[in-house]
Amino acid sequence: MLQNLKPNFCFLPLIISVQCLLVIVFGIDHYNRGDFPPGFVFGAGTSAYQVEGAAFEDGRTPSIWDTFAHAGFSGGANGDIACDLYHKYKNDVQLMVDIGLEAYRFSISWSRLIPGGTGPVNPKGLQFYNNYIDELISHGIQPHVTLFHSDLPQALEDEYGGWLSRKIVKDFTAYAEVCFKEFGDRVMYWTTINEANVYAIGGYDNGFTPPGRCSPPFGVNCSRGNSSTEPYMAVHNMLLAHSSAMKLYRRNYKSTQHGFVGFNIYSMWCVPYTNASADVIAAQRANEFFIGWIMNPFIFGDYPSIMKKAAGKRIPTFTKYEAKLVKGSVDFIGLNHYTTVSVKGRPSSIEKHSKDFNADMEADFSLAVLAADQYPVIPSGLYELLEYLKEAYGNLPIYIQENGQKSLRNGTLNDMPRIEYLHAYIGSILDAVRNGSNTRGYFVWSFLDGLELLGGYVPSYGLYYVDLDDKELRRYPKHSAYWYANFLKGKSSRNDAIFQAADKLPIYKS
Ligand code: IFM
Repeated sequence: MLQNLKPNFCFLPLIISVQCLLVIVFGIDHYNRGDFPPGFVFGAGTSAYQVEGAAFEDGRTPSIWDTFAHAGFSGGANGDIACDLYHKYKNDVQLMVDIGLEAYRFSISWSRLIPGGTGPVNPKGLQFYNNYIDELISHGIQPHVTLFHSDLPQALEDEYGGWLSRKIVKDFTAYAEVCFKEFGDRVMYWTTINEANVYAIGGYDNGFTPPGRCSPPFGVNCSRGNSSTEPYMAVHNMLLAHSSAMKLYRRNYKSTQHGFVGFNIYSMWCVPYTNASADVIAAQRANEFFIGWIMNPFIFGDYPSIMKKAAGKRIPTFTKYEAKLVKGSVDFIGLNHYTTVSVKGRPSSIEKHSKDFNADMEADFSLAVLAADQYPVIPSGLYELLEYLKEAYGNLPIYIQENGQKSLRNGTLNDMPRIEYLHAYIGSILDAVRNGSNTRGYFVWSFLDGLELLGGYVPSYGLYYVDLDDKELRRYPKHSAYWYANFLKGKSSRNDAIFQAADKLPIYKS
C-alpha cells in the first residue's frame, strides 16, 4: 500500500533517504522456530476479494472493491475469478499443510455472507465459510479471521455512504454478530477492520482506493467527497463500529467462546532523516498521525492532541459515551508492516488554506516516500515500531498480520530477495520479543499471489505463484515457500535451509 500513498505526497519535495536504499542487516542472523516463546504462532494470509473469485456465484453481491476494479482502477484486473479459492479451498488448505502453517489469516466477504449488507444471511455463503473453517481446523491450522478488508457491500455504500454514516455501526455490529454466532465456536481470533488508517486516506483523501472519494486539490478526478473531513469521519466510524462489535462479543460470546478481538493498523514506521531535532520532531509527528490516530483512542480514549490541534473541527470529537466505548476495546493490535520511511523536518513556508490529512500531518516536514518494486529491507524499523508500541501504549498483545516482499509476478519461482526479507524481519521480531515485546504471532503476506488493489495481478507477494494462464490456476511453491516450510520445521533459518532437497514440497496438481 505504500506506493498507493505516494501521489498524495507529490506536491512536496521528496527526499529519498540513502538509508531506504540499502538492505540493512540487523539483529540476529541465526535463529530457529524453537527460539520463539510457547504460544507464538506462525502463519500466512490472504483476503477474500484478492483470492476467492466466484464473485457472482451462490448469491454473493458486489462490494465497493468489485466496483472499483470493474471501473478499471486495478490496472484493468478484477477479482471475478482471482485464484478461485472459493472452489479450491481444500487444495489450498493442503498447500498450507505442506508448508506447515500453524495459523491462517483470511477475511470474510461481507457481501457473500449477507448480500444486502444488512438483512438475511446467505446460506451458501455461510456454508462456504463453515467448510473453509472446518477444513483448516481439521488440519490443525488455527483460523484468524478479519471481518472487513476493503470490501464493503456496495449496497451499504449506495444506501448511506458506507463508513461515512453512523448507520454503519449498527450494520457492522449485526454482521459481526452473525460471524461470532456462526463461527465463534471454532474461531478464536477476530480482527474487525483491516488497515483503517490507509483505507481512510486512500478511500476518502486521495481517492485512489475504494470507495474513491476525494475533493480538489487533494486527489485526481475527484467527482465527489471531501478530503478535509471524510478521512477523519471514516476512521471515527470504524473505531465506533469496532468497539460496538467488541462490546457485543464481550457481553454475549466471550464467556463461552473465549476468543480475542483486535483491530489492524497499516504501520509504516517513520524515522528521522538525521538526528537534527527538526527531523526527530517530524518523525514523531508522522507516527502520531499514522499510528496514534488509531492507538490513542484505544488506549487513552481520544485522538492525539497534535492531530486535534491540526485538524480542529474537521476531526470528530468523542462523546463521553464513545470515549468509554472505544477505550480498552482491543484484545490485541494487528500490524501490517512492510517498510520504514525517513522524514525530514523543514521550516513551514506555505500557509495552506484548505487542508487534508496529509497537510495536517506534514505541517512542517517532508515525508520521504519510496515507490519501489521491492520494499527496502529495514528490519530495524519493525523492531523500533514494536519497541515504540510497548513503551507508548502499554505493551498490548500484537500480531504481525502482514509482512512480505513485493516483487513482480514474472513466473519465476526463485525469490531469494523474499527469503532474505522474511528472514530479516522475523529475526527483528525475535529481537523485540526477547526485549519484552508482547508480539504473539507472525503472518507472511501473502500465501498466494492474488489481486492487488492498484496493481492488479502485476505485483506479487505470494509464497505460491498462481499460473493465471492455466485454466486450472495451478499453484507452484516459490523458494520462499520451501524456506518457510523448513523454518517452521525447526531447521536453521539461514539460507542453507532453503535447498534441503529432501523436504521439497509437492508441486500442486488440481
Ligand atoms: O495486498 C495488500 C493487502 O490487501 C493490504 N495490505 C497491503 C497488501 C500489499 O499491498
